[in-house]
Amino acid sequence: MPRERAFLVGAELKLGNPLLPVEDSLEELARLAHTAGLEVVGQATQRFDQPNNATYIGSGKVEEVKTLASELKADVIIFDDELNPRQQRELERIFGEDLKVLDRTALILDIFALHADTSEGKLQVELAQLEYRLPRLTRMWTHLARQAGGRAGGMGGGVGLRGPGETQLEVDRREIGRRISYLKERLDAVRAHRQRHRAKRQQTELQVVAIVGYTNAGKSTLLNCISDANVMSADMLFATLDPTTRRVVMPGGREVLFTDTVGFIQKLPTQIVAAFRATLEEIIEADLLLHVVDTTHPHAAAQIEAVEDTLAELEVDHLPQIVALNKADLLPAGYDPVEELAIEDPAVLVSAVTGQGIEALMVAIEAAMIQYLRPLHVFIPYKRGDLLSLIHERGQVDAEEHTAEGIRIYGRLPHRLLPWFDKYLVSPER
Ligand SMILES: Nc1nc2c(ncn2[C@@H]2O[C@H](COP(=O)(O)OP(=O)(O)OP(=O)(O)O)[C@@H](O)[C@H]2O)c(=O)[nH]1
Ligand SMILES: [Mg+2]
Repeated sequence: MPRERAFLVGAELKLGNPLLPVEDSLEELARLAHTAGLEVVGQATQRFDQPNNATYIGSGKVEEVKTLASELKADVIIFDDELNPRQQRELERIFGEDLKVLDRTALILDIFALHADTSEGKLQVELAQLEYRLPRLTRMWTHLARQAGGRAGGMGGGVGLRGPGETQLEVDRREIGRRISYLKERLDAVRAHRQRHRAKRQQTELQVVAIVGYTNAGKSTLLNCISDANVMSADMLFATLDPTTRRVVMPGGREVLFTDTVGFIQKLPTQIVAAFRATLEEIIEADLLLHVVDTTHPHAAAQIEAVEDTLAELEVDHLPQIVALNKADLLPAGYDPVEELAIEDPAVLVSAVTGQGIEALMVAIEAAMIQYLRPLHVFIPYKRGDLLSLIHERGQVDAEEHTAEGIRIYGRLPHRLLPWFDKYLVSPER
């Protein structure tokens, strides 16, 4: 099948303060399009005070784009910002039957559909796609479905239409509604199963580090480098959709779980990140965030900001953070990313490919984990040797005092272990 040809459209708000200038945002959109298997044949931008209610860009610009796209034999027009259902419908009407209209969100969902490989991942993508499409349902979907020969499921609809089977899109909204309820039920079942797994994992009481960062920063490569994870890493956007967790022995001997997560990107609606609940739960329940940055990227600073914004929206920005300034092997000598990027959190320069700095990163993570342990003052009878070893293995003993009945300990522990010691807490006045 020849690659579909895409024409990109970006807009610049005069008053807005975007993370990236419009040209750079379009360059990123082109990478997304490329990842989705499209060939980019042209682009246009417009500067305005406010998006047009009906067509997002102004009507003159719409005509200009239509002419250009037809000259360049484009099959798809992709808008760099999310179109609301009304704009989507109106643009489809103007561009006619032979030009698909997509926006950044639909494109990202399409890539997700290509890359999801666990059953939960697939269910999540299909649900997110249907919920996104439901209010935007127009003749476009049915039209293309007919073109695809009414094939059930599969990838026949081309970019933006992959994932859910076309036949499901031919049917009316009510039936899509039914499919959505069904998917939600299936997801609930899969999630209940995962919850049981997680509960089991929590019995091991290991601390968890969630690896977060912009897409393509090197998160999966880093996890592979510090463990035997064998996670797919690739030079494409959104290679990872499902969390992978590995146990890693830290330099001080402490065992910690590291979990790889879906990458972030600017202009990614938070609902979409939220749809990837498996990944999110890993982030929310983490003890520490390892923020991986591609320091060689020309817009590393904007990427860091986009990640910080997403973490804030997900309400996990209170978690302690360590920054891994990755791809150090490609940096020119003398470039200091800590200064250039104005990094405030503790940061280590690393290369997940050559292994440079990884040992120092592990030491920094372990030190941070100890720093964030909760202080504890307990008196433990000798017969509770199990609790004594738990403190030594998982926590930190700052001082201990042996008496005839047991040991008084001033130390620190991960918060999830505290309940075990409730009975032996020494009250402040004692
Ligand atoms: N030179 C160099 N390349 C790296 C380094 N770390 C990662 N890469 C490359 O960067 C690309 C992206 O790496 P991934 O590990 O897939 O990135 P990711 O953050 O998991 O990306 P998503 O899962 O798509 O969000 C791959 O081509 C890696 O080989 C590094 O330290 N140095
Ligand atoms: Mg990855």
